[in-house]
Amino acid sequence: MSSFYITTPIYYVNARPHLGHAYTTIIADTLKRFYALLGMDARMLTGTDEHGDKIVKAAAKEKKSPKEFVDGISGEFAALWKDLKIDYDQFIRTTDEEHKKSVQTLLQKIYDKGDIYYGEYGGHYCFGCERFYTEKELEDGLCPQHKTKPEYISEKNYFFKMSKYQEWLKQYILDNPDFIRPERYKNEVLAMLEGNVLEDLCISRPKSRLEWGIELPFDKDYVCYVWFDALANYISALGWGNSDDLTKFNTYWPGEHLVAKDILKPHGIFWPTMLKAADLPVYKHLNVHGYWLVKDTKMSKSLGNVVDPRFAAEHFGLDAFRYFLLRDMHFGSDASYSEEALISRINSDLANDLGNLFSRVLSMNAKYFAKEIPALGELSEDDEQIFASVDNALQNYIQLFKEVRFSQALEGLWEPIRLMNKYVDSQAPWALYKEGKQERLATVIRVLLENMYKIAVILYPVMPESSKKMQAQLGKEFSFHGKLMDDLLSCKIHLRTGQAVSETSNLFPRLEKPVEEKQAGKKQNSKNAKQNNAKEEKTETACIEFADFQKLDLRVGTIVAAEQHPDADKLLRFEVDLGEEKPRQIISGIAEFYKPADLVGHKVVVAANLPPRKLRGLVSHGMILTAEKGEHLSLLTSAAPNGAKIS
Ligand code: ME8
Repeated sequence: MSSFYITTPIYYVNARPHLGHAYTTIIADTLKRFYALLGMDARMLTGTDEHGDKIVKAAAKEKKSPKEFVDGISGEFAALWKDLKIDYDQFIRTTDEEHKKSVQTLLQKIYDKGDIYYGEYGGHYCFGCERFYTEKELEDGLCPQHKTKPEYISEKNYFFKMSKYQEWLKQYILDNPDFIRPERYKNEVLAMLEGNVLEDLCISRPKSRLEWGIELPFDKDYVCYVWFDALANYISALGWGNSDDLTKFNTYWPGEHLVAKDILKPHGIFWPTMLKAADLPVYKHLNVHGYWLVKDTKMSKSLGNVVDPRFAAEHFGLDAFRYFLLRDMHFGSDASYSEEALISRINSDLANDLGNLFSRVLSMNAKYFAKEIPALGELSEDDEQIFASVDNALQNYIQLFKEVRFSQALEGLWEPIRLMNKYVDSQAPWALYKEGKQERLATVIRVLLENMYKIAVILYPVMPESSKKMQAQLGKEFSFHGKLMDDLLSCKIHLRTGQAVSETSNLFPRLEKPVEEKQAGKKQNSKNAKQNNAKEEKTETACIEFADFQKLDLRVGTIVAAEQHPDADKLLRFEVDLGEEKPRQIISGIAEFYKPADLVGHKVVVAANLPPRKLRGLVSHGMILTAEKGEHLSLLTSAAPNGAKIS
C-alpha cells in the first residue's frame, strides 16, 4: 500500500493556540483523511517546539521552570486538537528523549562528514527571533520583525556549511517545480538563493548563555540552535536516529510539510540542505499557506483580536468551521476572518445549497416512497447530465486537492450541488406524483440520492462528521476500503433499492448574525444615514481641504506579478513593489482593459494608505490609480523610483 505522511509545524509553546495554528492543523487532518480515502496508508504528525531562549523567557515571566511551563502549554495544544477532533497519529515534543537522541545523531553525522565547523561569529542577535541578523537585514538598526534593538554578540560557535549546498538546492528547486508550492513561495526561495552567497548557519548556543536545549554530541559546552533541533522532528518522529527499527522511516519518508509563509526560509532552505548533508532524501513538497487576518489586520494579543478556534467550532459547528476555513482561504494567499463572513458562507453553501438538497430530497422520498430507495428506470439526458457533472466535479476535486487548491476544489464541487437543486425544480417531482408518473418520479429521486451519496463521500476529508451523517441518512455505513474512490467514479449505482433511508435531514441550520455584529450593524447603518445626509448637504461645495489632500499617500511602484483573480472575471491580482520589504498584493478591476502579462514591469501610481480590504476572497492592500473617460481607461504612471511619494 502506498503511503502519505503530512506534518504541521511544531508550535512554539510560548503562546496559546489560536486560529492560525488550528488552520494548519485542520488542513493537515483534511489531507490525511483525503489520502486515506484514496486508499493510502496516511499518517499525520503534529507537536510542540519547546527549546530556546523564547521559552525560557516566557517561563520566567510566569515564574515557572521551563519544564513545568512547556508541559502546561503543550498540553493546551493537545487538548485543543482533541476538541477539534484532529486525527493525528503522533504528537511530538522536542523535549522527548527519542527526539533529543535523533538530533544528536543528525548533528554527529553532519559533523563527521566535515560539514560542521567551529568558528568565531559576531552579529546582532534578536532574542525574539532567536537568530543573528546581519547589518544589512536590520531596519534602522532594529529587528525587522520585533522592531527592537538586537544585542551585539560575539562568540565562538559551531556552523553548518549551508553555503556548500546553495547551488544544489537551487538546481533541485528548478528541476522539481512543485517542490515548494504555490509558485510564489518557490520564487521567494529562489530569490533568496539568487545573487548573494548563502551564509553558513550558526547551529549552536554556548551553555553559558542558554542551557535549555539539546547538548551537542561533540561539545558539551554548547546546546543546539532551536531551528536545527526543531526541523529534525519530522524524521525523529519516524524513529530515524533514535531506534534500530527504521520501518516507520522507510514507510513514510519522504513526507510532505505544511507551514505558513512566516517559516518559509527554515523549511525552504535550512531543512533541505540539512537533509542533503546527512545523505537523506528531501521532503516531497513544502506546502505554504498565507496568514489569517482578522478584519484585515494581523491577529495580536495586544489588539485583543485573537480568534479562539474552540469557540468558533463550538458556536458554529466544527464541520461548518472547517468548511469555511478551507473554502475562504485561497491556499497561499492571506485571508480575512470575520464571523460575518463565516456565517454568510455557512448559510449560503451549507444551509441553502447542500443542506437544502438533502432535506428536500429525503422528505420527498419519505412522502412518495415511504422512505425506501426507489428503483432507477430509463435515464433521460437531464439525468445523465447530473451523473456526468458530479463525476466530473469529483475528478477535478481530487486533482485540485492533490495540488492543495482546496478552495477551488470545493467551489467546483458546489456546481453539481446547485445543479441538483435546479434539477429538483425543473423535474418537479410533486407534479410527476400528481400526474401518476410513478416510474419517472422514482428515477428522478434515485438519480438525486445516488449523486448525493457521492457528494457525501467526497466531503469526508473536509467535514468528516457531516459526511458520515449524510451517508447514514442515505442508509450507508461509512467505511474505508482501498477502492472506494475508484468504485465511486466507475459505477452509477451504490445504494440498494428498497433500503430505508432518513425522512429528514437537518445538517446545517441557518445561522443568525452574532449579537454584537447586529448591534454594530445598526450603529453603522444609522451612521451611514447621517453621513449620506451630510454628503447631500455638502455636494454644492465639492472642494476639499488641503489638509485632507495631504492625508493621501500616493506612491510610485512597479508591478512585479500579475494574474487573473481566481474568482472574478473583472478583477486582476497584482503584486506591486512599492520599495517596501515585500511587494503588496493589490486587486484591481481593470481586467477588461489589460492583459495581466502585459503589465508586469509596468510603473504605476498607488494610493498606499487605504485600509486593506477583501475583494472576492483576496486581500487588496492599496489601489492602483487609473484615468478614465467614457470607454477609455489607462493606468497612471511615473518614471520615479519605487516608493517615491507623489505630492
Ligand atoms: O514558527 N495564519 O512556531 P509558531 C495562519 N516553532 N497560520 C498561522 C498564523 C496565522 N495568522 N499564525 C500562526 C514556529 N500560524 C516554529 C515552527 S517547525 C519545525 C517549527 C501557524 O508557534 C502557521 O502554521 O510560531 C505558522 O507557520 C505556524 O503557526 C507558526 O507557529
